[in-house]
Amino acid sequence: MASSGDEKAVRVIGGWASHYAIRVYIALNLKGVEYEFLQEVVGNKSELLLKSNPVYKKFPVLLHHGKPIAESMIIVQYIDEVWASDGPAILPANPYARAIERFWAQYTDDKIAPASAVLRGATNGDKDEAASQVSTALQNLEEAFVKCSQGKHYFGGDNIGFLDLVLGSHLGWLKAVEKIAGVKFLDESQLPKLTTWADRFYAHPAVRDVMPEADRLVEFNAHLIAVLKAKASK
Ligand SMILES: N[C@@H](CCC(=O)N[C@@H](CS)C(=O)NCC(=O)O)C(=O)O
Repeated sequence: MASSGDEKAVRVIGGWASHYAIRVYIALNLKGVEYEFLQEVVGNKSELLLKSNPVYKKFPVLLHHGKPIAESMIIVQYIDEVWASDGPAILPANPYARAIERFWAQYTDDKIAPASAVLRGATNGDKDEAASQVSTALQNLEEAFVKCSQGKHYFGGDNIGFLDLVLGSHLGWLKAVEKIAGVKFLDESQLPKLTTWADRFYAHPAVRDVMPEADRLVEFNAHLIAVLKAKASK
């Protein structure tokens, strides 16, 4: 186990279904850091969350010896820096390679998260446009995979890296959205590299216990939408 100090040293305010939080759990697992998981309740933000992330009031928030760090990509980079000598590096050492992974990671969150929210009915928008945005993004990421992985198993090379975490954390919801919206994104014939990568990512020991099943997410999505509707009608 990594030298994380006492057991309460690391806590994560998150949600089991949150793709933003999932990348944090995987990063901690990769580094072998034990953490306490604090589950947020849909529609009822905890005092601890509001106090820890007063600007955005969103999770995940990492509490390290009580000090809060917000925004999932910043948290993952923090974990990589603090536990630099525990497990493989998450970000590449080469500045250019780091910049490229950060570029595609931002692209992934910008293009996939809002469009899949439209497709699962959590936000309003044109569903055809959203589906085409996700497909284009995945096609671009298929090409990025070839360049970043250089023939190896992950975007990060031999090990799960930054872009693997960011894109990989969307996989559960992408599969759920396929079921909800009746679309197919992870198509082997269109995305041979990404679909192989996705299976490998899912099976990784740092991932498999924290990545929710698509069916569970479909159920959760119905609950989420009911809560959103109830709030809007108040
Ligand atoms: N950019 C943020 C996004 C975090 C985010 O949107 N979290 C969602 C849960 S998946 C949330 O807290 N939603 C509650 C809200 O929007 O009020 C990150 O990467 O951490």
